[in-house]
Amino acid sequence: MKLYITPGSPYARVARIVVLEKGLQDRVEVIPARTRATNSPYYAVNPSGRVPYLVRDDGVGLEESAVICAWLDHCHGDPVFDLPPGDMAWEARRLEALARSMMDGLSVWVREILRPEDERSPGVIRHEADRASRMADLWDVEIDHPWMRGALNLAQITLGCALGLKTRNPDINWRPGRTKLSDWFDRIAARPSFAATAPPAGR
Ligand SMILES: N[C@@H](CCC(=O)N[C@@H](CS)C(=O)NCC(=O)O)C(=O)O
Repeated sequence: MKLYITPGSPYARVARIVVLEKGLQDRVEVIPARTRATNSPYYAVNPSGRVPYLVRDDGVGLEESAVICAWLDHCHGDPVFDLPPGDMAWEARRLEALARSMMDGLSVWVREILRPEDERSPGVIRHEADRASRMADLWDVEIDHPWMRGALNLAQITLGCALGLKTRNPDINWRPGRTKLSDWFDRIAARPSFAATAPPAGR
């Protein structure tokens, strides 16, 4: 299989972490793609131009990190990232959606500061900074949920990759005053799969 990524994409990082956690390194070739560039050769592989994108062994391509992760989880060995049974499944979905919501907002902020300075929107940046602050407050409470403290799952991976976007944009300052979230992040960031996929620093 071929997994197209960019080193800075948090969505692609979630898929890369699942590759490592599932021990699929020998079956998945990770290929850097050129995104957001006119006439990139990558558009011939994936017309949407987005990453992550998984081309399966049968040649079929998959978009969306959640779909790709589910495929990777099921393509080899017992699945380990399926939803838990009973009511906890709704908690797992709720927390994964909350983590993705934070990732979506932080990604918009990172994208904005990667534009040339005279093309950045102060309004968008302010909006995303405010959203990130509210979400970090919420996560500093939710992080005590049993689903965030047990065996590794997609809510944890998604939140870890969202918070890790601080490396890309130093203005993302979710740590001060959020001790529990900081301690949680330090533990997950130390996992080999997280360390091996850390995004490049800076603007
Ligand atoms: N919902 C998608 C989001 C993917 C996404 O937004 N990827 C960004 C990189 S972080 C991208 O490929 N951007 C390139 C573009 O929009 O042309 C997922 O979960 O996979």
